Amino acid sequence: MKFTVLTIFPEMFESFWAHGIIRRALDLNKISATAINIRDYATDRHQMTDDRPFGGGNGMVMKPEPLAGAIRAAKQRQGTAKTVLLTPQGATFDQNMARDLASIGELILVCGRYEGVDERICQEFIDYEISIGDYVLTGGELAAMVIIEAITRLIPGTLGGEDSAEKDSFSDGLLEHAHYTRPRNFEDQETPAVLLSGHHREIELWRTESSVMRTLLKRPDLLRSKELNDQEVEILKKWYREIKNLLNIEHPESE
Ligand code: 4GX
Repeated sequence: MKFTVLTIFPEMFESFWAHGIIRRALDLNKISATAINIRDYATDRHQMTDDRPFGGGNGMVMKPEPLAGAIRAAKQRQGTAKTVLLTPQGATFDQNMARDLASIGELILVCGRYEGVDERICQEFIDYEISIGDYVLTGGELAAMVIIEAITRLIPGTLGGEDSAEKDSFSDGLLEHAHYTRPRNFEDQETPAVLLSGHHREIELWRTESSVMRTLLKRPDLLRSKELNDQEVEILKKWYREIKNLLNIEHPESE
């Protein structure tokens, strides 16, 4: 996977490249990553990357020439790459999009600042517009990092723990099960006994049940849009029966 980031703040990426999973993926040659300074492609003698909007109004707009120059330079380095603009107007990024982008192989991520970029850049140079969520950032840099990290951890061999990415939240449309580590009893809160039992089959069952019920309680929207398998349906029915019994015993009038 190849990432080229276009930004007026390339230094923001130095510590990002140097730590954790990104560092590991770079060391293992699973990814290549470069931040190009858009300002290096400025065409005026003051190296300006922004200018006042035609039609007036507050704020500044990213000038088209430096962006066009930087994108052309990036495309020259990687001919088949797709170009992504990070913008609140884009399609919302999620785990499925991370998988799709991972399969593209080469991405040029364009980080806008100010009020946005000149519309003619969006029209002529951008393949996809992506938002990481409905909130306002001051630049696309953090959004680009989010996307790079989500894609990189999908590449086999980057996580360390063999197939962990596939077991993670969202990979099967459910949230992760609850986790416990030492000490067994923490401030009077016990670890569920089954996890200490050594019965792998029962532990797997407990984890599936934990995933299903946490998803129901915390993110019912995920459950609604998921195709449930037989085991998941059985878990929900079991809890449904259990809650129904509770209500019948303690509040018979609720029938
Ligand atoms: N998910 N921002 C980009 C400037 C801008 C505006 C329009 C291009 C077009 C954001 C987000 C985000 C703020 C980054 C505005 N650039 N990016 N910036 N949410 O809020 O991705």
